[in-house]
Amino acid sequence: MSADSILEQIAESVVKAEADEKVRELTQKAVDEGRGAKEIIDGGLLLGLNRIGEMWGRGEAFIPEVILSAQAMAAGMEVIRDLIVESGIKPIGKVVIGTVKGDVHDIGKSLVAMMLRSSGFEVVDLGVDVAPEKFVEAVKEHKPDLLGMSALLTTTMPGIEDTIKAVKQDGLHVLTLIGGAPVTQRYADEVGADGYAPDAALAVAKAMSLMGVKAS
Ligand code: B1M
Repeated sequence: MSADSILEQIAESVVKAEADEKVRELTQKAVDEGRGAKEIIDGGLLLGLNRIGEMWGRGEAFIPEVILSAQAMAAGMEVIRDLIVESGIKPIGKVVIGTVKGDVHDIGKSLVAMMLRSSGFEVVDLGVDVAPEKFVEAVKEHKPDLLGMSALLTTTMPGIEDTIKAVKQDGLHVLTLIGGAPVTQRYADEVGADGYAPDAALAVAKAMSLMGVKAS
């Protein structure tokens, strides 16, 4: 089997969200064939995740499938974690993310977190119902490049503005990325967020552009 076909197999395995074991096995095979971490990620794992993301965008795949694909990709990433350290590829950046105070909607935020992780970001997920002071504490503790906030209710959206104010009041410098069903670019502009994304795939693209990284 040629090396290129193994990368294609990895991509397809991620798209089909085959058992994590299968993705691990194929990724290990690519490593054994001498392929580098970046090549395996770009030509196999990330390619597969991008494909399912595009299918989702076209309505040809559903959220549970995207989640399973992201998990399959994460299994492959585990295999090459050591390679990444050896080859000196640094995480693109660190993100602290959470759903704002009073809001327990978890699915969209977790999908964004998972896609960011799969795309090479280090992610600290604070969960749901996160008060502004908890976000501030986490920024102090983890020193992220990006602070991600999700809100699904019109009544909890002000939690985004409160958090941005609290972060600024503390003199902390962190880029902010926001999203969630009722959130819009206009709202992001009003509250002074650095970025807004309407879905998880675009959240990754926005996070990358905020970090000055070109999406592959
Ligand atoms: Co609730 N709920 N819910 N709910 N719920 C909505 C949001 C609602 C639109 C339903 C409706 O009335 N049609 C409505 C909000 C109305 C409004 O304010 N505009 C609503 C309501 C009213 C409520 C309650 C108040 C109901 C009640 O108790 N009377 C209550 C509130 C609880 C609370 O939070 N305090 C409530 C509770 C719940 C459940 C617990 C039952 C459950 C959540 C379970 C869970 O998350 N573990 C739930 C659910 C499932 C929904 C719906 C049906 C689905 C939400 C979802 O997961 N979507 C939702 C109706 C709907 O959206 N169709 C609804 C799938 C998910 C992948 O999409 O979360 O939009 P989404 O995330 C997207 C983007 O928004 C974006 O990317 C994601 C992936 O593409 N995105 C980001 C999200 N975060 C981002 C962050 C980013 C960037 C992009 O950067 C950091």
